[in-house]
Amino acid sequence: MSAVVVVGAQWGDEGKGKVIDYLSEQADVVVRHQGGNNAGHTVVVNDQEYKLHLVPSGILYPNTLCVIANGVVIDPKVLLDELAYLNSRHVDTSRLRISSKAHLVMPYHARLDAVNEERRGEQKIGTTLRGIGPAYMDKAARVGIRVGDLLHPEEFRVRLEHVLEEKNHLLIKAYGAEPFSFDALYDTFLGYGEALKPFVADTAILINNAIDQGEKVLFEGAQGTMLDIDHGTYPFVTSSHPSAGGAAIGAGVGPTKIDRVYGVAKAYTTRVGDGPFPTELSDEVGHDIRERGHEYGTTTGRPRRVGWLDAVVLRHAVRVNGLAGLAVTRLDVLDGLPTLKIATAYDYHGQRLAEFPDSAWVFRDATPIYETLPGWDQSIGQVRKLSDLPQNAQAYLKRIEEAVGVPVVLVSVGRERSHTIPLT
Ligand code: 2SA
Ligand code: MG
Repeated sequence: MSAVVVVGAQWGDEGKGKVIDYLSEQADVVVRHQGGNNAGHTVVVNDQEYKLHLVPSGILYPNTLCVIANGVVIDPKVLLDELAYLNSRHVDTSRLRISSKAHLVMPYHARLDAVNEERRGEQKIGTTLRGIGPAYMDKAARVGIRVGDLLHPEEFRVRLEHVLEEKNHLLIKAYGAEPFSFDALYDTFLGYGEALKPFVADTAILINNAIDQGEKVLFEGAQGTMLDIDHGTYPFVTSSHPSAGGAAIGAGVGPTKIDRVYGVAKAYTTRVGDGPFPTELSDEVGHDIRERGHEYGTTTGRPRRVGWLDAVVLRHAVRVNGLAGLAVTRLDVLDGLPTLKIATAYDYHGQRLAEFPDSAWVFRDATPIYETLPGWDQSIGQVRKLSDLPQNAQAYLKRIEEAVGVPVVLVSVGRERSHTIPLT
């Protein structure tokens, strides 16, 4: 490994945090490059559970440099709280660096996220309400405020005055919502700037230097390919690029410097938020998997929608990310199910679709064509070698490899770091 990107191959919550934590052991630098505190990683080390939203999970290793790069949107209060939480648990956070170019999630973004969702009514996206979409909107509209602005009080004043006037106008006139006081925001955010100052750096230089010196750099994707604003199930997506190309832009690294991309997929599928999900299970089996897998969002606690593995979605992920292999997580959650299904194509009004359709409406109305495989009775949480897995579990993984077209490079069978079967 020299520069490796790890992305979610489904709708987020694939267990990237665990896979990244596992790979972080060999990494010199771990980088977050998109998304914000709409992400949530749960990492379990020696029975201790850590929930992280903004800080890369590499922080749990003593020597890893952790970077929040330019493509991330940062809610500074959430970040400072997370640092305090890590410090209270004796995790050293001095190895964190934050890009001065990263945009800030401001309190008006969260309020706008809420009023926008309300206005969408039936068409709501089911966002995490963290202000992520409105923050990226301001970035694209060129009225965003960046981390580096906080270190220049006069520049910050001008930018905040300009943008707040517009936001307050919108909040009052269009939504009848509460406006924000300039003075309170200005003072609070200057305070955040002071607190974050020691961490702020030109992170693109740090990352490029690390790669040039042969250090191992791991890019930690948040959310998943199907939530990518271009390649996901638009409009039911997030506002960033969780697919692999997002790492190049989001960290300031040329695509030629990235050696390899791995995808992470659950052994089944989950989705939080609204939008189409062909293999969704609304029956007892879905309920059972949700409870056994504790399928509730790390960030919002929302119950996740659960369904069978969708190989059509995974082939799409292989394509748009250039995946070299797949890490399959939560295989143990399927223990004891008599039969398992994998969607290998869709039926759309009698027509067989072999690949992910490029029309949102076709995807919405597609029904999966399934293959059924036998399950296994044993509990596999203690297994550490592929050959020790029940034959049917091995066959399930083999079928995934064939249907998706890339090798399975790692299997996770439990929450702990050690509950991992490396295959390469
Ligand atoms: P947003 O808030 O604008 O990014 O929401 C847009 C859509 O993206 C989905 N989304 C996510 N889906 C899965 N996991 C996410 N992160 C949290 C986690 C989720 C949670 O890692 O556990 O705790 O609820 C995540 N973030 C955004 C979201 O559901 C919308 O469909
Ligand atoms: Mg998550």
